[in-house]
Amino acid sequence: SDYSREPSRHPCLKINAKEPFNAEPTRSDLISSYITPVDFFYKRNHGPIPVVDDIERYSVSVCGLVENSKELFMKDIWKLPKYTVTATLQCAGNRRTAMSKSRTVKGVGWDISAIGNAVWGGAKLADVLKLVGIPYLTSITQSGGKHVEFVSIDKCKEEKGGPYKASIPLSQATNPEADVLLAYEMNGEPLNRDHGYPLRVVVPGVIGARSVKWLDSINIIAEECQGFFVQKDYKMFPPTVNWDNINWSTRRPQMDFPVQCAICSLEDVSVVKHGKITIKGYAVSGGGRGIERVDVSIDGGKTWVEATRYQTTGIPYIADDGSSDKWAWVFFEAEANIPQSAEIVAKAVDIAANVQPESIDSIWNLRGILNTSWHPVQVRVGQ
Ligand code: MTE
Ligand code: MO
Repeated sequence: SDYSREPSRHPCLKINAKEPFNAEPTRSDLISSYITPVDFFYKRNHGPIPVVDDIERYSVSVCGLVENSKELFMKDIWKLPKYTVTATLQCAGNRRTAMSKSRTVKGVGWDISAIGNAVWGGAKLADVLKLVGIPYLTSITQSGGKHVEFVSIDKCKEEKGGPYKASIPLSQATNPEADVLLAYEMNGEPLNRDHGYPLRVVVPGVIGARSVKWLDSINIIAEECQGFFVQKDYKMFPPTVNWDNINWSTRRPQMDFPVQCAICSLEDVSVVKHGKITIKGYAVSGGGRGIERVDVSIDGGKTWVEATRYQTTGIPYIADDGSSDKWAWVFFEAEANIPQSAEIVAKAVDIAANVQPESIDSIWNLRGILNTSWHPVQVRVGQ
C-alpha cells in the first residue's frame, strides 16, 4: 500500500496506528468545543487516504436493482436541496483499550475520543435515490432491491486490496427523516481528505463503520453487503465466543450504537489541587434516541446526582420539537466536592430508558466493540 500521499494532521492528535492512520484527540481537546473542530475529529482509516484531484471528473454511479442507473457528478449532487445535520459519529471501537484491560481483544486501541460531533452539509440520500426512480419510504424496489451498498475508492487489506464497503436498509436510505446524507461539507467547509473528500455517507445514529468515506458507487442490492466489515467484523458477540468457536453468520451486523457517556475533564487517574472539581463529558445514544439524563457519582456508584446537560451549536439549528438535536451528543457538567480520594463515575440514560451496563465483563466481546460500560475515574487531592 502507498502511504506517500497522506495529508498533514494536527500535532495534538494521539496516534493509535500510523498506517493506516488512526488517531484521536486528547480528552480535554475533545470537550473544548461542542462542535468538534475538523483537526480534533478522530480519524479512522483502513487504508491509505485516496487522492481525488479532478473534481470535474469525479462521479458516483448509482446502479444495481434499479430501473434507471445513473452516473452522478458533483454538479448533480450540488443541485439537490442542501441540508445541514448536526450528528455525532462514533467508532464502534471507542473505549476499546479499557475493554482490553479486562480481557484481551483484537483491534486498534482507542481511549474515549473515537467520537466527534460535526455539522454535516450535503444532499439527502433519499433525494439522490429519487433521481434513479426510487420514491421516498421504499423498502423494496420492483426488481427486489432491499439494501443500499456504498462502495469506496480506498483499498484495504481486509478486502484483499479491494475497496471498503458497507450497506444500510433501503427503508432507512429512502426515509428523508433518517437524515442519511451524501455529505460534501463538514462544519461549513468542504470535507477534507481524511474525512472523505469529495463525498462521504453520513448515517446518523449508527456506528461510524457504515458512514463510508470517498464514495465511488451506490448499489441497490437484494441482501446485505457481503463485504468484510459487514459480515466478518462490527458484530457484537457474547463473552463466551472466542476465536476458536466464532461463527460470524450467527449475528447481525451492528447498526445503531447503544447509549454511551464518558468523563473527559479527568484522566483515568488524576491528582487535583482542591476537592472542589467540575466533572464534564459527553453523552449520546444511537437511533435518534436523545439523552434523558446523566448521573454522576463520587463514591464509585453508590449514590448519584444528576448532571446538567447542554447542546449548543453556535450554528442556528431548529429541532423538530424545538428542544433537542436528536442525532447529536449532549455535554454534561456537575460540580462536586470530593474527599481525599474518590472514584467518580458517570452513566447516561436515553429517552427509551436504556441505561449503560455497570461492568465491562458483562459486555466483553472478542473484537472489543461497543464498550459502553460506566466510565470510572480515580481522583486524589494532593500536590
Ligand atoms: N470509509 C472508508 N472508505 N474507509 C474506511 O476505512 N472507516 C469507517 C468509516 N468509513 C472507513 C470508512 C469507520 S470504522 C469509521 S468509525 C468512520 O468512517 C470514521 O470516520 P472519520 O475518519 O471521518 O472519523
Ligand atoms: Mo469504526
